[in-house]
Amino acid sequence: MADVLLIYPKTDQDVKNVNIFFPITLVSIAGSLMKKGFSVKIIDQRINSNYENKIKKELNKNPLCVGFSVATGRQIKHSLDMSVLIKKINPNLKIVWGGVHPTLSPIQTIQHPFIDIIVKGEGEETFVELVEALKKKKDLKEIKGISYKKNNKIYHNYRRPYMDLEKIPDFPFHLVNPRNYFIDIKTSKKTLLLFSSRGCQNNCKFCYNGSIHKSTWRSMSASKTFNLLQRAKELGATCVKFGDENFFYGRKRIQELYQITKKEKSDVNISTTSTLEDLRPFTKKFGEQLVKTNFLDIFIGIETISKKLQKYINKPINTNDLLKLNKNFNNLDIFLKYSFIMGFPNETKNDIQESLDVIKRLMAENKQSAHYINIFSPYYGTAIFNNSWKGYKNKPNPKKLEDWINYSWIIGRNPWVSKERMSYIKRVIHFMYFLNNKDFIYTNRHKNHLIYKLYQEIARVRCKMNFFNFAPEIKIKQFIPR
Ligand code: B12
Ligand code: SF4
Repeated sequence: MADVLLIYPKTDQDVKNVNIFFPITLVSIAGSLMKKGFSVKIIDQRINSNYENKIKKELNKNPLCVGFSVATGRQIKHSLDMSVLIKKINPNLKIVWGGVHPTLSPIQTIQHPFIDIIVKGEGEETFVELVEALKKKKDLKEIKGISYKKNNKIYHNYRRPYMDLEKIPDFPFHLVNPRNYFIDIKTSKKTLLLFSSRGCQNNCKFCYNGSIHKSTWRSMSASKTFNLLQRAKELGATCVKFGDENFFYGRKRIQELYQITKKEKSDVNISTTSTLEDLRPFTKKFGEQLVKTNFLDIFIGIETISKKLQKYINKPINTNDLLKLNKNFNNLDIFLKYSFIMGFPNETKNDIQESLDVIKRLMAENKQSAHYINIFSPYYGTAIFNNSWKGYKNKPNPKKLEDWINYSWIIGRNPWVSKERMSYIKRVIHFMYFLNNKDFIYTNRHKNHLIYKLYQEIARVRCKMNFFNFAPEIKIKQFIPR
């Protein structure tokens, strides 16, 4: 019998070995519960097609509650479907929702009739206290970090202070089959998602970090981080993707990780993220040290080169630093992945061009680099959300939980970008992609085809000449079977 049933909902974009990442969120919470003696069952809808029967079977064992991990979008739909199913079978069983969505939108979430309790922010400590209280049938009013219903009234308790990540117990990897979650990132076929820090010291206005982590950063020690790498290796992984917001803040930890890796002769690769600033001094020597620590790739958010837009999003980037890093890391066995955003309010063609010029230099000056251009899509709960919509009609205004299900983060509905400009940006993204030195994410089976190679050359010439007009093939491409 499991005391607690945890469900990881589908996202409807799930592809095995591509984006079905290890459910570290639930595994981490489960570890804390198990340390206190509770038994836990995890059902992952992305992996178990027979999840409905599995859930029903677990309900027969009378758990204390059922928890869902929910991000904005389709996970809301699948969590609601299952919450309704569970309540039909056992109306008294407590349904608990945690994750980014309930944290950013607690009032609407707890108002839903099938949700009894939500956990806001980190779950490890809050959920343990909650489950203990449910077991002893205690009042929930003292539990920090939750909102709950009692006698048809809603109560919002105080937020819980951020936890010390060093106190997180060993992850109970055996609750799921880690091999189901290996991601093929081309350079390393068996990559497992874990985390070693939370938050980021910066406060970029488009990022959820300011709302969730209040621009703070905390991490596990270097030795705890190293132990995770070793544990991943025992499980058959060759690489760990740390999904941290900013792995590199706190240089001491990076130095210590380097020393331990050298001493223990570890060979587990690391794929992770950094801000540009945290890779200072940008030297080759530093890069070589990172290679010896087995860093495989680093994702760096640049977003825009335009000073005006950098100010708008509160993310200053020093172009000279960027170019220095890029050049000095050339020929090192480490990939740099730069992220850019286009489609901001008040963005001019010149602003876009500034970014394009720098992207072209980056790609030319470092053969181990790639860039990603995303279309600006302000997230609800971020500082920039209301700002962007000021003066425009039809601002997304979801009034209830269900309204968030189809709230698309992917296709930006940006009234501040004209139709022509949006079409231009999409063509830019299409052609600039061919400048990438490595196609990291998906294996492109057309890649060695003569037509592909020819088209790639044409695309590269177009980028060189900034000729992004007239591209009927983008429309035709939709009809080509993959
Ligand atoms: C890896 C990742 C992915 C992976 C998959 C994640 C997975 N495991 O399946 C992929 C690539 C599929 C992905 C996709 C997307 N992602 Co994503 N992703 C992440 C990332 C980098 C790490 C997630 C993680 O594991 N965190 C570590 C865990 C421990 O933290 P946590 O999830 O917050 O959980 C804690 C609490 O929230 C709480 N909690 C969570 N669940 C529960 C459940 C219960 C019962 C309880 C009690 C508590 C609780 O306790 C946990 C431990 O303290 C985060 C950024 C980040 N660093 O968190 C973005 C992030 C979650 N993703 C984001 C976005 C926008 C997306 C996409 C929409 C991107 C896109 N344009 O397609 C899609 C949507 C997917 C969906 N859910 O529908 C946003 C979320 C914004 C939002 N409002 O939901 C984030 C925050 C990134 C960002 N800065 O913008 N993502
Ligand atoms: S540097 Fe990155 S993680 Fe940090 S606040 Fe800015 S966008 Fe968010």
